[in-house]
Amino acid sequence: MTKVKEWPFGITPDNYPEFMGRSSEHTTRKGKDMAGYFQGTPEPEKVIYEVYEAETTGHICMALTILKPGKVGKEYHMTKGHYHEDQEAGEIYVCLKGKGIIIMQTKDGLNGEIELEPGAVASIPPKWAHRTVNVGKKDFVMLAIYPATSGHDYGSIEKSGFLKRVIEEKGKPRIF
Ligand code: M6P
Ligand code: ZN
Repeated sequence: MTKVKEWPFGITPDNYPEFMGRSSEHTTRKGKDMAGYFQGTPEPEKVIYEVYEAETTGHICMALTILKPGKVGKEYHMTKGHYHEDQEAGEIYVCLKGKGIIIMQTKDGLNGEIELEPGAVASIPPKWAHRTVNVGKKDFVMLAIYPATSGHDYGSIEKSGFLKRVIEEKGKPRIF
């Protein structure tokens, strides 16, 4: 990742666009970028989520994810999800806006989930793959904090997916 000039700052649910403006990497994932991830087929040009990343503070990266509300069929919008290339690297998520669920799993078949609402913080241990799902009706905005050396390993999720999916049933999220 390209280094940006470090600067002291605070991030709140209101001022996060400032971080978007100063980040060094911006990724937009549209339906066409997520072929095979959902059970259904997303509309190719529909934006599912955006990620703004920066190595902000000596060897620590921050990423702001804005997950748009919506579903593909019954399945809520979600991130691709990944393991870390560095198997010792964990991650912290802080929810700024909206309603989400992180689903997690290990290669040994353990799985778990954490619900996120504004102010909630989640700890993702090393070796646990993580994916975020927007189960609300508005943008889900969260900040991720992780070692700059973590790396993203998408391979096994791309191939085999997650053990669990999050769908809407009778107007509510169901994990199955
Ligand atoms: C969080 C962090 C980032 C990640 C982003 C989107 O902000 O975990 O490292 O890139 O979510 O998730 P993914 O890379 O799985 O699409
Ligand atoms: Zn991660």
